[in-house]
Amino acid sequence: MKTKITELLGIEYPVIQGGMAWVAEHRLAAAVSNAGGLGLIGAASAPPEIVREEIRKCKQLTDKPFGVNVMLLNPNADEVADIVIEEGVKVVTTGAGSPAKYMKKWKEAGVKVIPVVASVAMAKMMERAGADAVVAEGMESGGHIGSITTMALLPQVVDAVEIPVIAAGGIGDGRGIAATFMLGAQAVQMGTRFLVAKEAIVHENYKAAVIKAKDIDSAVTGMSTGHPVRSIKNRMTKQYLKLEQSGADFMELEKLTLGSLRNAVMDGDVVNGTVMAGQIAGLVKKEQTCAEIIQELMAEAGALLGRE
Ligand code: TUI
Repeated sequence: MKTKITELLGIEYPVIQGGMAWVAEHRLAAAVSNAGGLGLIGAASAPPEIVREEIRKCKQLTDKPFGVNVMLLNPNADEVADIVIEEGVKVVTTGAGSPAKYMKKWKEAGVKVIPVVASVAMAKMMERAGADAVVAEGMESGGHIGSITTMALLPQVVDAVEIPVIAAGGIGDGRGIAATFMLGAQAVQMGTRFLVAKEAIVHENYKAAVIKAKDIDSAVTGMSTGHPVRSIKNRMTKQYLKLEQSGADFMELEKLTLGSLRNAVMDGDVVNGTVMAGQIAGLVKKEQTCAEIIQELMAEAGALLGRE
């Protein structure tokens, strides 16, 4: 399925895998790229040299384009920004802030830059700064989110910028893809569906929690800290929200979530850990390979859109 984004990135299908912290490592990224989408390595808060190793390992597993997501709250983001250039990464997406200060050097190095935005103002700013495309991410997403839904955000961003727009948040199957294309998207980015991919090195408890989750089983913590995060409701989110309502200070709240995503993804602590997932988790029913996921998505979306 050809779109402005498949042409821009040299990929077969308009499907990008989210750059999920702890989850999006080289095996998942390579599997998505080998299946014709764009795989991403999520640099998250990993030490820069680990990111370099991940990029090198990914290159050994695929000849296809793949990208790196640079999480801008990471204190090491400056170093990661240089590593993607040194390693010849073709595509960078960014999250949780503005990548404006890296734009010039990334563009000069020929890197395609695709910031994730959660507002029209940010999308316009990124276009002016030289972004090749933007991901418009609605608050249905898992992890760190903005405040507006995909349904409302996407068409407003599409109208506000000339560059292609990728939709994210609340997309779990081919119907979601078709719907976002109706709103003007040129591709989608999906995280939750790929959380349970066979190639995702995610603890079985985490995958089971996503598969078991229903529509209303996620909660948003951290509204009061300015860093709202969506995850599946558990003992941690209950405690967090209770503390937040009682006016607890930032440090007290931080203590609850320190290392908690790692504990959920790696050790399977789905009770006290942070099980980040989007609202679409209720639609995700089984573990499949990335190739199966992408083939199924494209068959469903293609039939609805009347194109291959
Ligand atoms: O970045 C994400 N999702 C993430 S990052 C992450 S790691 C983390 N863990 C705990 C707390 C905080 C982060 C987990 N999930 N998605 C992309 C995204 N970017 N969503 C929203 C935004 C965003 C928000 C504000 C982008 C730009 C922005 O601009 C504010 C500014 O700096 O002007």
